[in-house]
Amino acid sequence: MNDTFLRACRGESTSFTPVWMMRQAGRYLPEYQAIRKNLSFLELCKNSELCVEATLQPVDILGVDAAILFSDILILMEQMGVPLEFHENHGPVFLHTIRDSKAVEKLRIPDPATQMDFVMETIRLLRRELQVPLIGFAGAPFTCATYLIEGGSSKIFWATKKLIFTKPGVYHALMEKITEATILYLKEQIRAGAQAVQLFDSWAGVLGPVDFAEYALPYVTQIIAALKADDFPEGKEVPVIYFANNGSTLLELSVSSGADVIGIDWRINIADAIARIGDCAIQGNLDPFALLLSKEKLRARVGKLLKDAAMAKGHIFNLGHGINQFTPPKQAKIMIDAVHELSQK
Ligand code: 1CP
Repeated sequence: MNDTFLRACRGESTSFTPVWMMRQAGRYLPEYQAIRKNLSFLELCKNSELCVEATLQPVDILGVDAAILFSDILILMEQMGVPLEFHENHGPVFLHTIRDSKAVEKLRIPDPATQMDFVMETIRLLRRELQVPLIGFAGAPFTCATYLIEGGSSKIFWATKKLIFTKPGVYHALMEKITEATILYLKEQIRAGAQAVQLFDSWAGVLGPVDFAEYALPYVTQIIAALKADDFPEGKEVPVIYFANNGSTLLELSVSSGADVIGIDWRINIADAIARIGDCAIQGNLDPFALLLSKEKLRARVGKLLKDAAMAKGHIFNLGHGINQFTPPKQAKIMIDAVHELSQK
């Protein structure tokens, strides 16, 4: 068992720097496209055997040091009772928006053990196969809320900010419900066998620090505290990674969430981030588009990043956001091999 990833999350010494990639299972891999050819994305997310296959692909093909459950942050929102569609080349669409108290009241808190057993079954099956740790995940409440309020993706988050600033009571009621559902969901993932969990706050960076502290962070903190209050099924604490995309102005606040690992995007030098996060481990932060560099330049970048991260309490090498769907897989392999070679102690 290669447990280097978990050791780095806990700030323990490792013989090399572990590496995985956000969105490592997905469209840039022809093997993923072959699975997806025969069914829709949502059908795939509910088919445990195929989710296992998609999760294993980057582990087998690229040699990453952690697997991340194949699913999507929006599945939980769908199970809360809002019909979801994925339109080809357009992204997710929620058929109702959640913008008033009536809509919030209608949202259900799913029992993940029964209603989302397809996710738990994927986790159980994966744990029998994997030789690297398995990461479970959920969207952070603010990011989940934006999708429900906007009815899908957004560029300026008009409806979300309008709700925050004109009907804060409705906004907070929505956040409380998402938080409660997320706590149950992540606890169940851990019970099923997830060995670390990541909270994806993809849109946190659209909030300034004062609003982040009031409207997003308290719910992340609440989730982490609830996870830490439980006994852990395998006797070892399950590390929590918090990734706030575009969050370099939010680093100190992010640390106060209680996360074990702070994920950073590529917009900040990792050495500067390490100086600011104190006792946490760090995850990141190569620009996903730097994967297009020539082999020589890419290896040099990786070497520089590893050096810049030398003072970290623990470093998990990753991209600064998800791998782009048009990236040639062989470029990802160059990066992963370079991390392993150049970080050997
Ligand atoms: O095959 C397809 O057409 C679907 C493409 C796809 C895939 C492969 C989507 C649609 N989601 C996923 C998988 C996924 N999503 C994973 C799997 C595990 C892995 O990382 O390998 C994870 C962790 C996610 C998380 C996710 N979904 C996030 C957070 C991370 C991030 O990228 O910021 C977000 C925001 C989503 C929403 C989502 N899912 C898919 C789309 C197109 C979107 C919308 C993104 C947007 O609003 O711009």
